[in-house]
Amino acid sequence: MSDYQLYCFAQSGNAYRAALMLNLIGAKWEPIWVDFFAKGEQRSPEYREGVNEMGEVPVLVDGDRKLTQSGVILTYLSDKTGQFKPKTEDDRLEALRWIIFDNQKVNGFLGPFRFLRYLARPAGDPAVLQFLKGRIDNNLAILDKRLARAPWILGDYPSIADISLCAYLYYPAEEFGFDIPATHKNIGPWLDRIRALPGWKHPYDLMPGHPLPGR
Ligand SMILES: N[C@@H](CCC(=O)N[C@@H](CS)C(=O)NCC(=O)O)C(=O)O
Repeated sequence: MSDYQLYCFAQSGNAYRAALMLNLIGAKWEPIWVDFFAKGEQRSPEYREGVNEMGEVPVLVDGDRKLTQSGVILTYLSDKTGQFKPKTEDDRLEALRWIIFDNQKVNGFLGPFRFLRYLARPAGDPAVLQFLKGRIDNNLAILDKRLARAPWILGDYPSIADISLCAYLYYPAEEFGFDIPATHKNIGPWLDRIRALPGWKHPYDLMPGHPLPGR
């Protein structure tokens, strides 16, 4: 019997943040697969009414509690377990700062870019992809520079900020058309450090729905 259920699907880096956190804290959890691609299940009236009014994954179920937004889910799980929790008030605010920057500008652009380039049928407009790529390059450079000064976002220990920021960064380079770890000298080793944490799994091994039919 699992303690948590997570609405998710394998291709979602947003959901990966929550799935990875659950695995890293050693939680008993099970995925509830959302058929995003064939049915657009997350946009159905039933999903919006019964699961998440925002029409998104991830959604974490903990008994009677349902939480959405990966940043909220990460905060909740770290508060509840003490794991990957920022150690001081300054660190808590610093983690929140990076989680918001990540949601809006790092994986917030990478997710739509990969979706339009690799998953959408038909693929996105090249001008839109070009715009997004410019933003991605800029924001990954900011992350890379930050990681030059310490092994983790908060310095010498891993936290929910690291788990948030790696959301899309383990997906294969072919899906983006560029190799993020290979071209960012601090991001590559940081991803290796996260990969070495006990319980780490690749998104395609952690959440259901990979491979997509016909790919
Ligand atoms: N900021 C949200 C983003 C969630 C999000 O955008 N999820 C995508 C899947 S990767 C989604 O469900 N999109 C709904 C849709 O496009 O209809 C989070 O971090 O949880």
